[in-house]
Amino acid sequence: MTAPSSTPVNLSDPAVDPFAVAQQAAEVIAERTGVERHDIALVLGSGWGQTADLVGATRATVDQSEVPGFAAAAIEGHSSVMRSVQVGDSDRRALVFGTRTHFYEGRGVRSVVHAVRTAAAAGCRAIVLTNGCGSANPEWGAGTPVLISDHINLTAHSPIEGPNFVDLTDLYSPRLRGLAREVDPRLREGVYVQFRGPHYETPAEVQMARVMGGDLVGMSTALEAIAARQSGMEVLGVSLVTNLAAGVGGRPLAHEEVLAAGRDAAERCGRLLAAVVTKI
Ligand code: 8IG
Repeated sequence: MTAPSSTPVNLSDPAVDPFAVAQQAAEVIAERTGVERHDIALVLGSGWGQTADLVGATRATVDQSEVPGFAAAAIEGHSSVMRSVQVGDSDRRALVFGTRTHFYEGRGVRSVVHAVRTAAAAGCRAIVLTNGCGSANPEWGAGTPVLISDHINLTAHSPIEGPNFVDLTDLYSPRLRGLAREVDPRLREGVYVQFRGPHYETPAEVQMARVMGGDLVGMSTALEAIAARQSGMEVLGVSLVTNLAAGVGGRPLAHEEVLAAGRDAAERCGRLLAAVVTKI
């Protein structure tokens, strides 16, 4: 049966239980993809769009606008489709989100982490969160993939509601990072700092991030990682540096160089993700 487009759910309504909506979303995904459970989830950030094809064959696509709790993509050119991808030639399935809701969109934290909670409800035990970001470290230029070892959440928000004091030690799974480094031993590890955005940082804010112990600056991932931990999933975070953060390079970035670095890195990033997903 083809259900009509779901009635929009207002996740921000305090009377709405976001986990119940995630459960409904998972049921729609199971129905549309024909598989009862997915095993691993991937969220593809800027620069990571093409990588899903290297993970395996897409067996089904589901328009996010037809899944409870999801809104259409806010950013022009971002795909608002989720895919069910066969992992290599195994019988495991990856649930791949081609876009994410950012905190700066103002739809509330529940919307930001809805894909993560849906993935957990769909059966995923691990999630790979990818992003494009700025680098506060001058030695990590555009095109460098970096494993997230930890984060600093500067949004002043949490996806967790009520007195649930979730432990975030080892939030970014040492086991999964180890698997990624087996695939690519040159991989660097760094601390990701989530700013609210949508403006980029001032040079002073980038310096602050460095002094705090940060290496990468961006506008996503930390809130999603916290929600993933709350739901009991193992988390792997991988950033692709697409630019040196404000004030780090000493000269304005040539947009062409950034694009070229991104293209060069796409291949390496795709192979990395595909190999890691196979090992998880
Ligand atoms: I792509 O330099 C990308 N996303 N906050 N700063 C922040 N987010 C980003 C940046 C950056 N580059």
